[in-house]
Amino acid sequence: MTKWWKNAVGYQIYPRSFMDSNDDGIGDLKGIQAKLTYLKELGIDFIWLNPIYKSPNVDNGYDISDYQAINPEFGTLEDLKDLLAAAHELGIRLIMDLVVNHTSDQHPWFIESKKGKDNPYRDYYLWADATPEKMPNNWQSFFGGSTWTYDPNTKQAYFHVFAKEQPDLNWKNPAMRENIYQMIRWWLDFGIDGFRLDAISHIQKEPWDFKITSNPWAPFMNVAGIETYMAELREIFRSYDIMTVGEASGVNSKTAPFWTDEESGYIDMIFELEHQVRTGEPGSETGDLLGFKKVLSRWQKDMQPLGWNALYTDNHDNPRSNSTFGNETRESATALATAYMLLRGTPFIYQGQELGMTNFPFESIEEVNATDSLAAYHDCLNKGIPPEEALRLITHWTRDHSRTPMHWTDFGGFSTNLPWMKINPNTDKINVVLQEADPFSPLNYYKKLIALRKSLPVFLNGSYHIELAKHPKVWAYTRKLDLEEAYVLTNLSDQPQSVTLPNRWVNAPAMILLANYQDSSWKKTMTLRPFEAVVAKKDA
Ligand code: TEU
Ligand code: CA
Repeated sequence: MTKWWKNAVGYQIYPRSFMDSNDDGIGDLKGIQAKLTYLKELGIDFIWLNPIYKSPNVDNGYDISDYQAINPEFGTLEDLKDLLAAAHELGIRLIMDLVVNHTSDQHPWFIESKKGKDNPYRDYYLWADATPEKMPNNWQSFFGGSTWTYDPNTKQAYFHVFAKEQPDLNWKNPAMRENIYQMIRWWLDFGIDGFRLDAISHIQKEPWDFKITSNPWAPFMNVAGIETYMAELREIFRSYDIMTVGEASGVNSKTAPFWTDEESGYIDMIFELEHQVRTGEPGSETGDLLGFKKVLSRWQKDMQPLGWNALYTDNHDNPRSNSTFGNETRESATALATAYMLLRGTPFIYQGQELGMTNFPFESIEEVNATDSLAAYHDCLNKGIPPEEALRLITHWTRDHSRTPMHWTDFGGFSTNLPWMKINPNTDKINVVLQEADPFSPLNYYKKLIALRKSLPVFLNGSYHIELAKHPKVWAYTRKLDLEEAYVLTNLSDQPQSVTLPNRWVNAPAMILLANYQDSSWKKTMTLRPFEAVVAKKDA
């Protein structure tokens, strides 16, 4: 039997920026509940919620101080129960972020751990002898600076791959693991439908004397020995009817099928992180479309038939794809959607992507929120870069672009109060109200695309073949299942592109199923208009 999540479309909600129900400028659980019918109409089958747990918010909820409590800004456990029930009522499932590589430094385990070398929680984290001048090694954290922070009380340093307020848990400690496993079971018994496993490939580390050669992240990226922990997690996951998707950088397209094999894999699917290929100088990079196509094609090929992909273009860690890969038009928004949503795997849509939301025009450092961007800004200033230039450099590709509030109406409609982050001024042109009324809007195109994807088995189980592989601007592919064949043709550039369609696409009559221009044709040779997308099927 096909697992439910294979034919499902997911929607990622960044709760802080989705919908505010109590006018404090911060999105919340009741706000999400109020918008469930919007998601239902879009055709969504499950929601992934970014962290809503109790947190000091150094990394917007990815620094958890209590795994089993809700951050009061978002509501209560009761609110979550209500949301879950209301979602299930509509046939929408809900998965939560599972952040177990690290906790907050305010988590009771870490507060204990810090107290002394003989504290029972000492080994819940990673400590090593150090001096204020000399850390145990020279490894660098993802958010900049050393992976170590010195603690004068015990003359040791603790390890963190992200911010210093996010100490890494020690997965070698069985008592720690048991506590984490109990917490996971508690949530699954609560009734949620699965997890997105945050930064899961970092839970195992190399010995502290490991020497970095080229890849600075090698000491904590999919390091051997992680299999033991993943297998323990699999045991838990397999005893529930849930879905799991791992953010697993460093697990490459060759090993990912093993991680996601339906019979023996650790998790159901993987978010690869390779396709966000950039081109250009820092401060003015754009997305590299050829790189995007190449990476995703390789994953499609390597993951069939055993593995399963999680498909996405946007998320809370990247700028808006309609700005980095597109030209901020409805055509680019819909062409990108067509290109990735008909691939083999489970597609995710990040809030606002279905409207073609764009990057935010940052004008001041006050508007910047992301921890890593702020650290990078101060780094620039320390290097003597003038503030204006520093702002340009760090906001060009900041995660904050995707974290501005959702555009419900022409003035935002997210909150009646000042929102925690500024609303993009183009909400007057890009918003739900306008797009619901416009049959040719990205929103209405997404609805058709989702319905199409679910209507034909070829999009679920069909194999993937790339066509016109060398074309630098056009991504074309075939999905094939027995006698059924579907063709996806997208011009991912803002210039017209001439193409000669492969013979197999034109030998038999074809029928156009969906297009983002109103008068698309299907001929052996044709010129695709800027960001034109056409989906067709063999008419047999
Ligand atoms: O991001 C993790 C993340 O980006 C790294 O694990 C990634 O593997 C690395 O940069 C390699 O390129 C997640 C969340 O999505 C992010 O919002 C959090 O800030 C982070 O984890 C910490 O929890
Ligand atoms: Ca609120």
